[in-house]
Amino acid sequence: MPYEYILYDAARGVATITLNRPDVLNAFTMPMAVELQGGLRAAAEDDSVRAVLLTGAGRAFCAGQDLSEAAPTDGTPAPPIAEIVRRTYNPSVRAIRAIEKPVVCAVNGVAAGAGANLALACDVVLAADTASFVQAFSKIGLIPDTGGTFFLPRLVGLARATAMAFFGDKVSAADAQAMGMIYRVVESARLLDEARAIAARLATQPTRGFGLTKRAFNQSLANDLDAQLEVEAELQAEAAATADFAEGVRAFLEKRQPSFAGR
Ligand code: T3D
Repeated sequence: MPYEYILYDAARGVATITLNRPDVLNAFTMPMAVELQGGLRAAAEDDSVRAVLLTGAGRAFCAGQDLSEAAPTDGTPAPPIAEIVRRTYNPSVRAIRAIEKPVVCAVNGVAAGAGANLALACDVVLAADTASFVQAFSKIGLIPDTGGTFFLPRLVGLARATAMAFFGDKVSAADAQAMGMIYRVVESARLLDEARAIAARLATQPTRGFGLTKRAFNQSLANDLDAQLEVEAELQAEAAATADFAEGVRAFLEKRQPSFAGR
């Protein structure tokens, strides 16, 4: 599928999706979101893809909603914000959480509004030491969306999430790592190489097992302990039925490195 607002490249087990509207810091329009969702679908359906890498072109990761698309104009009806959220952001977050392959996010610069929360929905988030995260919504009178009210308090606690949402201040990548909001900060010049190496490494691992792990974590966000223990029993049975489990145990007993096929 030809893309206009993202770049999509699948090679050696990794699908790389690059948000590509650098002149406006990769701000989201609905067409870009539709393409992002298409890219994630392509990665999900391609069995040769075993990890996804999401990043942004140019100096920013993503500045959130393109405000020229959603701007209220005096005297005209309010823009259909609920529809924008339902069609732009909600399916994008759902697609990231639903794809049963690891999604690595390389936050290459500022991540603001929906851009910040899109990153937080990913599985492994790396950020350049020059990157920052801004819950910019309050600056324009909105509330955090794109899963922000779900992921942010779970990642950093309610007190910090509330302060970030109310103040809308820039949080540095170093502070984001220190408070557990992201996995790791990387020197800017090395970010893409490091993210590619991590995605490539994940692409050689037990993909089905990762998918089931992700499903279990997704469910844990809403379950109590008893329900979650049952989820683990059921999904462990699925993991144990994979060829990768058999290969992992065989390799251990034969004292060699496993060769996982992702099945
Ligand atoms: O539909 C709905 O509204 C509901 C959904 C909401 C979801 C959201 O994401 S709401 C939050 C929207 N995002 C923002 O409010 C962030 C706006 N941008 C900024 O605050 C700043 O640009 C940044 C902090 C991200 C970066 O600042 P800085 O100084 O590094 O860059 P800049 O000079 O402000 O921006 C560079 C260019 O990108 C500039 O264009 P120009 O002057 O070079 O022609 C700027 O207008 C453009 N740009 C940046 N962000 C957006 C944008 N254009 C459209 N929409 C943007 N969000």
